[in-house]
Amino acid sequence: MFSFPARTQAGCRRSFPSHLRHTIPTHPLVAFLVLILQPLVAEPASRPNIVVIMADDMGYECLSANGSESYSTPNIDRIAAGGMRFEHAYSQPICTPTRVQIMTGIYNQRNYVKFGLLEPNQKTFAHFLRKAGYKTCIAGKWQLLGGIKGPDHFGFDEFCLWQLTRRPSRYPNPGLEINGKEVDFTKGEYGPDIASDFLCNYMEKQATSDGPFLVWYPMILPHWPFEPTPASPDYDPKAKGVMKGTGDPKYFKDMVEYTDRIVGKIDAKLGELGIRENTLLIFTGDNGTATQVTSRWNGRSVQGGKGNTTDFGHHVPMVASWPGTIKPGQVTKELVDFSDVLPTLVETAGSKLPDDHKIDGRSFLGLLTGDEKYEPRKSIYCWYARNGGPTGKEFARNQRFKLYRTGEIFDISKDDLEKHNLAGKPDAVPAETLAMLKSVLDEMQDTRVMLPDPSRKVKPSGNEKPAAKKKNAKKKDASPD
Ligand SMILES: [Ca+2]
Repeated sequence: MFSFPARTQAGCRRSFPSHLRHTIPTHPLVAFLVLILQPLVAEPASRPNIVVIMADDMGYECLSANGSESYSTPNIDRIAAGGMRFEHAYSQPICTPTRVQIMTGIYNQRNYVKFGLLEPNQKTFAHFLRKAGYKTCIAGKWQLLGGIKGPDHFGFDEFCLWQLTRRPSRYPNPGLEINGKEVDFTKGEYGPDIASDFLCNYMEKQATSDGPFLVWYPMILPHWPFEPTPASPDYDPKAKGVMKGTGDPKYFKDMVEYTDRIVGKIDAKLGELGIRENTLLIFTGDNGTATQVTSRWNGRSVQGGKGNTTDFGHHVPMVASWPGTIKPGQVTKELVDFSDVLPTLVETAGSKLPDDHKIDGRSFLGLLTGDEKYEPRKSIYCWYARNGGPTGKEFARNQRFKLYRTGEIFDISKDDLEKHNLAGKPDAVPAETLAMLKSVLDEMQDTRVMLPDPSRKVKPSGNEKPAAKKKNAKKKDASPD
């Protein structure tokens, strides 16, 4: 475990508009004038608030708008109908690789170290939006190390998180970290209720103050342990929370539907505050559904594929709503991957990345707003290794075909479980498509960067023998979160 040093002059940082921070004058009179003129240089009201909600382990097949026959998600469906629903949005196959990619806009082979860690030198969308004058908040699940200072280090002003400094119950009677303090709940509270209420209170506070806000809500739901929700008949307010095992998924339906209820609560709160039309709301999922779960979807039974590179591992729901800006009733077949979220948020905020900050993603704001100049992606790329290391599973794909580094190629439109390798069958794959996907892989060849792991103890130089591996080390590292 490592932690970050406390930030200095936090109060000063909050007192100045972010775009003036690097130009705060030293002469007392000039500094005074800057302070009194501050309202005149406030951020334009047209810059929207941004709320990004990401469910945990809720694959594409879980949304009724996407064809789910097992779950009912009326709130997310309604939000989708009021804006844009994506049929081809792709995450990474599991939690931390996705979090690193969505928060940094960079493909995993360039900055992924290991499971449960966001490398401390990385810049997140919260950094860039904070710099652009946004207030920033995170609630939900952390799992990125960094200690109690981690959220601030990665750009968040306020937080209400599970698994920041410890790993207690996440559902009934949870243990959370809230704005710098560990808080243990004991009166039957439900973790996802606390996190979402925190966000609603935060949005209410910000709605009456100057400047737009960013809310990043990597939800706790509907990840295992599969436990009753407060809407389940057998919710036990005295339960301590399940800590071991993956559990029977019999409550997964309740958990998905509670996820939908919470998304509806956030959406309703924005409406109640009168800021819905000035808020871009995105809902998505971090990876496929847990493998213990089988769902009915578009007339067939499908097993969750979390951790796999098939569609059931990384094809996720995504909807975006911004009334008055995104036309309602749109369903897009354009490709989006999670490296695209950061540049989209930065452009939405009216800001730009520094020229020397290279990312892999590209903004899809133009897709959302119907900009004629928007150029759709022809492909997306994935480098995936759950536990890091020098090599990962790699592929490039478009909506239909997926080409792996191994040369295997599949027609996902007919074969989403990837059972029929089409390599060497020239009639099965258009030559142009094969060449395009191959060029993406060629471009990414040997681009792995092995960043040091800051959580490893630094050993003194010399001829010491490496520490013997603990017997249960591998098992411990294989946390299914
Ligand atoms: Ca997950």
